Amino acid sequence: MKSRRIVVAALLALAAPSAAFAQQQYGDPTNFPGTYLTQRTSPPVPGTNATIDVTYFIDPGSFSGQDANLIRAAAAIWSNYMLTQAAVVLVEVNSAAGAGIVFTSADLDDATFNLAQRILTTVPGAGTYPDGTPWRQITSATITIDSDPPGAPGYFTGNGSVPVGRYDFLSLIIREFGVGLGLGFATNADPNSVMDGNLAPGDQHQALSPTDIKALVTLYGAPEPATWALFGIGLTVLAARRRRSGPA
Ligand SMILES: [Ca+2]
Ligand SMILES: [Ca+2]
Repeated sequence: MKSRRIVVAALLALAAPSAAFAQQQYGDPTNFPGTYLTQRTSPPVPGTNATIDVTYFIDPGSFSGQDANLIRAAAAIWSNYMLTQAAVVLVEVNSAAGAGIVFTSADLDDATFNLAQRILTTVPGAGTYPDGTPWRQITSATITIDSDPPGAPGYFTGNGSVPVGRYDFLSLIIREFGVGLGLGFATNADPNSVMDGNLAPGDQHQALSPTDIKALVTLYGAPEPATWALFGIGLTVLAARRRRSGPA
């Protein structure tokens, strides 16, 4: 009897992290449990997803030129995956009005915020995802970066490994783009996720993990394969025409 109980407990312990992990990779489980958050205006439909632009704005009064370039670098890291795997790209715009994601900064309360505060405006979406999940469209995400993070001397904004005791600015911005796109935070079940809800000094996550990509594809769908298929057909037609119009 005793040994059977131990076996049951072990199974539950194994099952719990992956279930919690799947839940937290999408949306906002605290405010909208069981709901996906996305900047799409309609749920993705397999095989038919045109790539959408999610715009972002960098408040020039909040960031140095170097910091702004790191924000652009973070967008480029997301976009590298988006081009091939998810039907969404990040595009910088010059005005906060109408931007999907706005980056600004202020000195946040260190006890309340882990380096960033987000204000997401969402509206209920029409229809559901292929798996039946309801969704909310993010109409704007204003992300305030803590200008004075806890401890000295603040953020690491250089290249290479983050030094002990410093917060990695690039990792932080990559995570915040994820929030603006609708991803939730990963649990400890995925230590390589960029969606680290507790970014500590020395933490560095500069490449999307497979589960990050899976979450992105769930929210935005895979890119339309027709684009590449048509490109291929175009090349074939061109080659055939060349052959036909060749020397007679
Ligand atoms: Ca602060
Ligand atoms: Ca962490």
